[in-house]
Amino acid sequence: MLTRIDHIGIACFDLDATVEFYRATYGFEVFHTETNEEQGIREAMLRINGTDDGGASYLQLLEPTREDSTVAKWLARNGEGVHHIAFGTADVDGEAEQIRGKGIRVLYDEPRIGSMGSRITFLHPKDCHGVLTELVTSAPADGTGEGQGH
Ligand code: CMX
Ligand code: CO
Repeated sequence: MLTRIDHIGIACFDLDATVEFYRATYGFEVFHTETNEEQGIREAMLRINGTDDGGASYLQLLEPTREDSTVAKWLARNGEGVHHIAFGTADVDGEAEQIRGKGIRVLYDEPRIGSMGSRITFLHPKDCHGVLTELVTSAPADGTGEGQGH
């Protein structure tokens, strides 16, 4: 079951300037930053709220770290803006398998590591009415379930 919106991914040219925009305009503070070399991004997670299932919702601000990354390619074509949405689930493996069974392209054979030790996969935007869609299982803090680590 997909239980929440984990985050909205927003591509930007200048992470520091974009973080400052969200702070000055809305008062959102940076909860976490990291660089994910596999994905070719530097990111800032702005935590919006906690949720009933122990997870949270974030804005994920994304700046490319190399010219051949998917986000760099997307920015060159589209400019800044909403890049993807991410649904939270306790079982990213099971959800991905179910969705794959419906004929939708799941981009990874096995989920990969995303923000804050989460496990993530993506659905092809061309199979999702134009929306790049991510599935996320948060890293558990205590090994017992989803979302406790956030
Ligand atoms: N949203 C909607 N459509 C998109 C898209 C996006 N983010 N990215 C690409 N597309 C569309 C393009 O517009 C293009 O459409 P047309 O054929 O109609 O022109 C088509 O998909 C192919 O585009 P492309 O530029 O050739 O892009 P690629 O096929 O090389 O890559 C994708 C697309 C989805 C496979 C790639 O972006 C990907 O692997 N994404 C998953 C990983 C990722 O996004 N990582 C960064 C975020 C990490 C995180 O969230 O932690
Ligand atoms: Co994301």
